[in-house]
Amino acid sequence: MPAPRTVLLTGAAGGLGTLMRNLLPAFGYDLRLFDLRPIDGEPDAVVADLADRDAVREAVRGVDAIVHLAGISLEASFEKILKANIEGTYHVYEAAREEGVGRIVFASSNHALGWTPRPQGDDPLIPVDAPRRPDTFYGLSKSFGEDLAQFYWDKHGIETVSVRIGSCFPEPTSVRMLSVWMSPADGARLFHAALTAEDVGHTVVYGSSANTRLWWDLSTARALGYEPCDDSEPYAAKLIAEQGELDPENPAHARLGGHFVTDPPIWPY
Ligand code: NAI
Ligand code: 15L
Repeated sequence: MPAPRTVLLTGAAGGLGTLMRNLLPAFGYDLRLFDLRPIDGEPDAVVADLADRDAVREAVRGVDAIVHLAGISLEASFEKILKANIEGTYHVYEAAREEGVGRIVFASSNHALGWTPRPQGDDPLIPVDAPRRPDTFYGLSKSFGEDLAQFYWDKHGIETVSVRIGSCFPEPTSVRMLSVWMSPADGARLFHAALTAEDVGHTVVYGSSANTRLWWDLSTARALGYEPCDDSEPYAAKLIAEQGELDPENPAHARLGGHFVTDPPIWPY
């Protein structure tokens, strides 16, 4: 596959989309932006709903690859998740098939396995082939997205890297995040690796920095050429002083998904 140059970035108005639209061009990409919401200073961005199949198909036309971030990024009612994350992601894959786009980077989430107990003590890192155990309807939609990616590879030859993102924010803001944080710069490195690695078929990777307190195995991400440069450890002393160490007796501290495991499942959206 020739290295992609023109990349559709869905969810470009969101938190991660904003970080990536600032960081990815340095790797040589021309980004086409897509979101429900307009983006200040980006008059060429496509403002459309993933529910609009024609708009999605038109947005996909002529791009070399897609970074699919758009969707509901927290828990919500099943009906909302169904429309934005499940049907919306299906529309992206159908558009890719119809328009001959061969590579998608899918923003999966740690919440596809959020119910999995987090490693404690000398427990091994969580492997990429650990059974999926979603913690929310949101996590279920990410699990569906990974299956959709596998299906479109097996049946239609569209390659995907499903990135089970931990927490990609400018800084870690909780003790849990010390384990799952992905710095924005490492996020851009990982998306670049996912866009350019050869012969990925459908590859699932965890998305985080090289954190001292890492919970999962980054080997499939490294096999794509990803070399994380950051570690959350410099933030540890302050966060632990403020919040205390994770308490294994607290359900929100005992599983990968943190507060997604215990919060009321329907947040206002
Ligand atoms: P966000 O909520 O800030 O951004 C999502 C964007 O998608 C928003 O700009 C929203 O307008 C857009 N969107 C929602 N529904 C849409 C629809 N029907 N049609 C078109 N656009 C729509 O979320 P964030 O943090 O930027 O996350 C981006 C993606 O990465 C999401 O898929 C999220 O599930 C995933 N992810 C993010 C993590 C993180 O740490 N930021 C962690 C794990 C996964
Ligand atoms: C996610 O999947 C969410 O989209 C993001 O907002 C964070 O909550 C992240 O997971 C996390 O687990 O910290």
